[in-house]
Amino acid sequence: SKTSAAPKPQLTVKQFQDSVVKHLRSTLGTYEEKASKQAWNQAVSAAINEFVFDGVSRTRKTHAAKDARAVHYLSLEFLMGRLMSNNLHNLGLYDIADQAMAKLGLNLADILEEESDMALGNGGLGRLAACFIDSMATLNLPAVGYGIHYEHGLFRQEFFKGRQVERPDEWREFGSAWEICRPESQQTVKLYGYVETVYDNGAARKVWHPGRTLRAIPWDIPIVGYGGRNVNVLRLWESRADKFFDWDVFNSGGYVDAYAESVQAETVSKVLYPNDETPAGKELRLVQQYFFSAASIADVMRRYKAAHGDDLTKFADLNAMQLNDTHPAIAIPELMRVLVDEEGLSWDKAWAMTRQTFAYTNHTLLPEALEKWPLKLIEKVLPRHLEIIFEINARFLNDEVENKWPGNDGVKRKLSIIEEGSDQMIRMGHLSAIGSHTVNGVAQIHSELVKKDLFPELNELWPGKFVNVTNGITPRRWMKACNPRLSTLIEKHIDDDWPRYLDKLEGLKKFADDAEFQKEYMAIKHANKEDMVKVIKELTDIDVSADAIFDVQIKRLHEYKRQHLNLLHIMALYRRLLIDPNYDMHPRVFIFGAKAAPGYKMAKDIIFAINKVAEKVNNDPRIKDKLKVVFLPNYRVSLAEKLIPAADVSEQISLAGKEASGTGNMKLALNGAITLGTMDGANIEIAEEAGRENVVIFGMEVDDVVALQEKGYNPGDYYRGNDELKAVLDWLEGDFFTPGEPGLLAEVKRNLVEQDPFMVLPDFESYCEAHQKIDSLYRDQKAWARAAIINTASLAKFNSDRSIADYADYIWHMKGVPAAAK
Ligand code: 26Q
Repeated sequence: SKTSAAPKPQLTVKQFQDSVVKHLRSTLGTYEEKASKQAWNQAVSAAINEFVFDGVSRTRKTHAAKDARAVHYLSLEFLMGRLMSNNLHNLGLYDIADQAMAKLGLNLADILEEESDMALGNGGLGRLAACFIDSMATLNLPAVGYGIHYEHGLFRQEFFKGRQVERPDEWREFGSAWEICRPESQQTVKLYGYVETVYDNGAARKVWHPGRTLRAIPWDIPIVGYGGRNVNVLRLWESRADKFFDWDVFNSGGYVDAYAESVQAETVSKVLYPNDETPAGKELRLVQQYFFSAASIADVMRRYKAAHGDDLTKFADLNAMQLNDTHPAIAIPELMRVLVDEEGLSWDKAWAMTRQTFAYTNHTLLPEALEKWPLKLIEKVLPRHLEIIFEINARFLNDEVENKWPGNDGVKRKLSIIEEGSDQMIRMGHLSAIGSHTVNGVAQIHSELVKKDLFPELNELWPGKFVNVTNGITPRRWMKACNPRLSTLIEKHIDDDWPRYLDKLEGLKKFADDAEFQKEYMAIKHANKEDMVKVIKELTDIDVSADAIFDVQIKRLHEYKRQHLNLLHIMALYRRLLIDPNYDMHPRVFIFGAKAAPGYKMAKDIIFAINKVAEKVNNDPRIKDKLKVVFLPNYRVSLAEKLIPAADVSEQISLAGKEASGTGNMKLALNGAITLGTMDGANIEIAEEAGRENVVIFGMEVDDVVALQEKGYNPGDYYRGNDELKAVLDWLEGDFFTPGEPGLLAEVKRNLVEQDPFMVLPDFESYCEAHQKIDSLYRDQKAWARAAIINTASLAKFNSDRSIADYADYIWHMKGVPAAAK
């Protein structure tokens, strides 16, 4: 669909300046001489919001008037980061605001730094949702993001003596400029209690008598599309106590009890669970999932009924719902409950509508990450939903599965939503796949593995239901806003609407061998690195040189992502330098950013090990600054925006078959970092787009991993078979890196030598060789520049606009609806 190209400024510098000052005085109640940077930040936000809110209304009106089909993106996580710079760019106001602030004697960049990150997500899945809602607005799709208004987002990370310490995140301690509370659209959500069977005229009917009621209060965050034409909303639900319930307790003298009840109700949206890939299985998490799913469905239903009354025949034609992993899967039985119990539809009608409404995105194959809930817990929290799940399952097994595989109990056991055992479990992946019309993986290889390994029978039962939509990233945030220098260079050589039509970057390919362009491109990388040198100094007090290779691994800490493989190689380099101080290598700075789930012991041990090795290496005068190791604390979106433009090497070193896609790999490659990676996730597609010669691939491929597993993997063989590997692993055992305290790092070694669940050791040699290739390529600055430029020029596929266009075409079946102009 054709939309806005490069946005045109809608007002003058003077007008913006006056608006900021007006808001400083009348909205913030302060004045120029006295205002803090925080107050200026809020005044600028208020000035921007004059455009944003107008866009929300225009978009709403258009979509309502056209009765447009809408998509609802249900996600427990939206990792938004900061919004000001993004909103300015998307509205075409960035330069205006920059000049206006300069006239006021202020630096816009400093003011942007005052904004807290909205860290309402863990990592890849949450950031994907944020990129996607940017693209949905940019493509003018009628879309609402639905999630939870967590009071505390992902914890702030500090290091204490090298170990991760979690501190509360206070992103909206003093409010947030970008959200609007909409009490008029609140919903109630009911939980617990019991189900009664009522007979009218001999027909059985189920009546749920819930034991608890929550109020769901929506906060709307405007999502400005690029060009500023359409402005969608992200609707986040906050939980509150139910007023009526409180009043009863209050009247019966339970004043304090009423407050206790409200505290309990408010814990539901209190905090984001910091686990990724390893679900915690806690009751409160289930309540969170249901709370926001139910509120969102009620909201969609209310909007539908406002337009169409009680006739639900068009519901599924007008509403699509996308499940961001299984976390909101309980929305499937919830919609069934609403349609059957509340609206009185027949089961068959309701089921057809439900399946026509939902689609499900899978983000992981790791068995430990597949969500399951104890049947007993669902029974306690959502007794009616458990019955509905039973009914869905019974019909599925007895009709669809029985038809296809008559009398085959093995297949039924495997496909049942209920996992049998002493503790019966509800498999949310099964529920999601059965209740959706389409299931997608997030990169080609991953989608193939979803079919082949995760749901082979379902794929046979429903050919065509399982599809791929390769992930993407928004080029607005991940190039235009975060890398202004490179954006300016691009604009000098190609059209300025590349942030909307990223395939225009192809036009840079013809400059890949142009000496002048190469020089400019590399000068920009160097300038970005100089900025990063200062950030590193500020945050860690470590001195690094911008002339070194900046080798970057930024992502959640997980064994499958293999940060410890990176560590073993760093130790090997260090050892080579100690053995031979003249060991020939270009100076390197290894930069890490990673949070570990607070309960994930091995991940925390790996962080500690990296910090301890870093301390030793950085303070060892013998290696003459050839090697530095920097672990930046509190990795988050706003830090990624500084780091990515400064990266030379992008570490994407997961064990083949384990990283569903990765999206950091795309951000880094777009900004000219050379991928050092395995044939996993989207790395494969990046190599395909940029060309194998412009990435450095190493290690086993999926088939090799399977073969090694089948043959029987024994890490000891690799430990004993490589002297350097053995030496660095043994090094972890003594007190070399933890003086006076031997054994603190021994667990990392033991885990690798005895178990090594993600096959770090078999890939070590190949990884070391890959690093040698990086080193020699970097020494040939022309060859390096060429490869980096081709990476930037080749990444159009990974524009999240392309991902969303794929969802719109093949899954949601909908088109953009541009909002009326002003
Ligand atoms: C589930 C239940 C209870 C508590 C927590 C969770 C939970 C939370 C977050 C489980 C998983 C996650 C996050 C998963 C995630 O980020 N996956 C990543 O998704 C990206 C976007 O598709 C991919 O690029 C990555 O490969 C994938 O790891």
